[in-house]
Amino acid sequence: MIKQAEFVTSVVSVADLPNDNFDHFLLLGRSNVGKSSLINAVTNRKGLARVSQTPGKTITLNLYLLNESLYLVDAPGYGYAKRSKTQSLSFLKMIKEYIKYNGHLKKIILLIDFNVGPTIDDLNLYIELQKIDIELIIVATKYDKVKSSYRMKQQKIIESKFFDGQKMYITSSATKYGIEKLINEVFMNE
Ligand SMILES: Nc1nc2c(ncn2[C@@H]2O[C@H](COP(=O)(O)OP(=O)(O)OP(=O)(O)O)[C@@H](O)[C@H]2O)c(=O)[nH]1
Ligand SMILES: [Mg+2]
Repeated sequence: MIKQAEFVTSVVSVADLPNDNFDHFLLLGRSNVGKSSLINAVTNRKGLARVSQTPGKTITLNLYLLNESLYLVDAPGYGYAKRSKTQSLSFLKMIKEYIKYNGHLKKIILLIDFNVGPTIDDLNLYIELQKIDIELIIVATKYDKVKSSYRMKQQKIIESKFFDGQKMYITSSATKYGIEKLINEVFMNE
């Protein structure tokens, strides 16, 4: 269980990260996939991370300290059409640097929309992330949006897009489906 959660800081470069030894868990995914909502669901705090109907809400790396032992890191999403190319590239550069130079990065959590399935961008990033030596976990969001009669089929289709043995968790921040399991197996399993 997450007993305690607090927003600590927003950074745009590795140099500004807090000078402590807590592990970092980075959330990546398309804009609007539900990264910020997942932070609120995991911490059981509705307004902790800013959520919006309009994509592009998160524009910095936002660090949330959980149980005074680990950081959940919210990042800007990709694939937001209205964002300028220059800004998209600068976000990408910021995230790449964070991955490369943050020695405390423990796991990367790639979010995909259960209703939409992995997009080309999601799969390209998935392949790119295979090259680095950090555990990669898939979290499928918005499970509530798929009709219950279609969920099994959709799960099979999604699983078939990733490598065999890929760890995947299915969640809904709206109904809290799968959230407790995610906490226990991914964040608290140390
Ligand atoms: N039905 C449903 N809607 C969700 C769920 N999770 C997120 N949403 C909605 O999806 C929209 C985007 O959610 P955010 O959490 O802001 O998405 P994000 O990935 O942080 O987006 P960026 O900050 O733009 O990268 C909001 O309208 C949320 O309410 C879910 O599990 N179920
Ligand atoms: Mg966000």
